[in-house]
Amino acid sequence: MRVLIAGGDGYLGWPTAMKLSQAGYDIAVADNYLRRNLARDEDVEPLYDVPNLHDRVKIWEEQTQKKISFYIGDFQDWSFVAKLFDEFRPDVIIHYAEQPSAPYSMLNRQAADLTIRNNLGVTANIIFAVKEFSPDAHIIKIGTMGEYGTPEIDIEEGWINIKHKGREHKFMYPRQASSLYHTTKIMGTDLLWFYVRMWGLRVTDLMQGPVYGIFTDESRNDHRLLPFFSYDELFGTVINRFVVQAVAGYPLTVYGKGGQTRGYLDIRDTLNCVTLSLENPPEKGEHRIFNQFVETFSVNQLAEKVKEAGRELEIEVEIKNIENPRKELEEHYYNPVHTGLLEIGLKPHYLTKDVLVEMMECVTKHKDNIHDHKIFRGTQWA
Ligand code: USQ
Repeated sequence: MRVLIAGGDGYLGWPTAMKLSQAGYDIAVADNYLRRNLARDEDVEPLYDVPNLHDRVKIWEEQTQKKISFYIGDFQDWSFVAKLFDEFRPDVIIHYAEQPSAPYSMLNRQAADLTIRNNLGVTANIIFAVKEFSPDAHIIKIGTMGEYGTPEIDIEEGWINIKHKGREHKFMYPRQASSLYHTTKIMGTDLLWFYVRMWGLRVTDLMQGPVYGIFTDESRNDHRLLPFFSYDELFGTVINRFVVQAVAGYPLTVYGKGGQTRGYLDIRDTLNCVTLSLENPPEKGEHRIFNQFVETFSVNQLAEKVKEAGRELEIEVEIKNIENPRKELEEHYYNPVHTGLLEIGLKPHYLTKDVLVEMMECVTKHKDNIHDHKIFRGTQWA
């Protein structure tokens, strides 16, 4: 089976490529290095350097004798996409090729414009290419739990039956995001759903929570194969940030009251969820939605967990509630359903002390690369 990973250079894309290559799939990765370039432009490079795709695929081949093809180019460019699809004819497309940061999308007009154009343009071109070159292919798109926002009622797994004036209809669960990035993910879901209805696409849309972690099975023994690890305010997710802050002796940056609750997952579970989705495809004409997370935590709970893990390594961790640069609810109801992936076989990893300690040990090796000015810059969302 031929699997194309759009955004195959990213934090999740490259580890996914290695995992599926190891499992015997024929893999192509495609990327325009957007993440690398934005990080360089904003002076927020990740904790350690990672080789470019030319080198990554060479190292992978040395280690495993398995080949990963790669294409450097922009999915907004139709001629690039058409050539790639015509040559590779994917059976599955895993779509990570988006500007992934909520804070970046709220930085300024240019960042907002880039996020809208990139995220919608890329999704549209992938849909058009599937129609033209691989009409039976399965599109697996990484969406986000943030599409739903934080409503006062339970969050269902993608769909909800609504009774109104004695009649009933199944709709997509209402979506209302609290960043522009998350709003583009809603629009991406809408585009897919439209073309599922028009053209009978086969789609899995994964509503993923914030991911944490460094190691996956394929990178554990060769650090040159590790994914990016961002700890900065723009591209770092909260657990990864807190681990780096703890190691650096920087008080953990709990935004506002710290009651913001989200569904989190280990990077290894992201790979497992994507693999399970691939191995259990939906029908043609089906828009299948899974809520992709394992456990829910408030920011305060995360900070306490990191503090406790710090004790294991004799690191004194300070927690500091600072003024929230984001516009979000700091105390709210949160009860999302997440049974779909468990039903198709997900065996979750949990956020244990050992997991945090292992991350801290790895980060400690790169302690000299941590720069305080990257940790917090206070981008105001309102
Ligand atoms: N937070 C802090 N302190 C920090 C960083 C974050 O209190 O130093 C809080 C945020 O205010 C937020 C929560 O932690 O309430 C999560 O923030 P995050 O930066 O880890 O996650 P978010 O911005 O929502 O975005 C991340 C990924 C994005 C993915 C999303 C899933 O960057 O690609 O779609 O997680 S979700 O949050 O479920 O929408």
